[in-house]
Amino acid sequence: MKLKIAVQKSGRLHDDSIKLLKECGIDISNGVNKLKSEASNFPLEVFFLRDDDIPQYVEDAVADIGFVGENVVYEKQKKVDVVEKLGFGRCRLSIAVKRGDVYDGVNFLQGKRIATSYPVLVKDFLQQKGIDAEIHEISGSVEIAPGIGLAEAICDLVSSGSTLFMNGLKETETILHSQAVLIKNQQLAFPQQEILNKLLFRIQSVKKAKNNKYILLNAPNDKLDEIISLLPGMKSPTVLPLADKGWSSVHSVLSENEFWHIIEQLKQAGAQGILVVPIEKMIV
Ligand code: PRT
Ligand code: ZN
Repeated sequence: MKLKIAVQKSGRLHDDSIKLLKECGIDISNGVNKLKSEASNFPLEVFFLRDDDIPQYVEDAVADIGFVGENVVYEKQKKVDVVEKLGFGRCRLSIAVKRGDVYDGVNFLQGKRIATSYPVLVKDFLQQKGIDAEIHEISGSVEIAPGIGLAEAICDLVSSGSTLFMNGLKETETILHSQAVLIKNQQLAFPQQEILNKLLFRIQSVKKAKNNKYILLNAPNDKLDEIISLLPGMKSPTVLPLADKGWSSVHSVLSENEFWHIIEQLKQAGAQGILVVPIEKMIV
């Protein structure tokens, strides 16, 4: 019995999807022109598809699960469950107008034409804001629409903002923050659900490890209590005596969010020789 997963065949999500599976200890032979592949060491069959088709394949149970952007999941409105955020493929779906335009809020869009590949999400947004505008659905190169007189505004994905900038546009509203997610079929059978649980456990361990750092430092014994009180750790920090009497080595785990703040406090409290090491997997 195998779990069937759909991943993007080529494009922005492909490499990170395969990398995540690899970090989960799953090896996939990845032929460029292949439609299908099997993991050699996990009950997983991989289908390589266009990202836009993945929600439909998962709804139809051609694939049990898929890795795809939230933007695609919410635009396609297929009957699938979003199970886990994957932390890559981050972008935002934003409205943009010509840089020279005076944009004084969403009312600017009243009666205007908006070019987009995301008509469903844009319609929802306009409805929520009580704006009546015309949506022009186009499938690519949305950013050129204002320049050629097709629309006064666009709604497209943005990551660095350089595409908007190069086309003389400015971002004015963000309607969705997106990242890649794991979706699943809503009627997943038991054996597949069990394999999915194993995969999820691995994905969560990889994600936790990425969000945390292992830290080792030397502390004078008379400052140990203060230094330990600054460290959260998984249970409590490990403290080992150093050969140099009066000093100890302290080991702990810090999350990325609080990292710099705590490092500063540790230095002030007298910690020395602070080493920070990436964690490969974190099982808690
Ligand atoms: O062939 P297939 O249909 O599978 O691929 P695709 O061409 O439709 O999609 P692809 O590979 O471009 O993107 C796949 C997914 O990556 C998207 O659905 C998003 O979830 C995610 N993603 C993250 C992005 C971006 N960042 C992104 N910047 N998708 C597209 N872009 C484009 C955007 O449309 C615009 O043209 O990049 C340009 C803007 O980038 P910046 O950096 O200039 O702002
Ligand atoms: Zn696509």
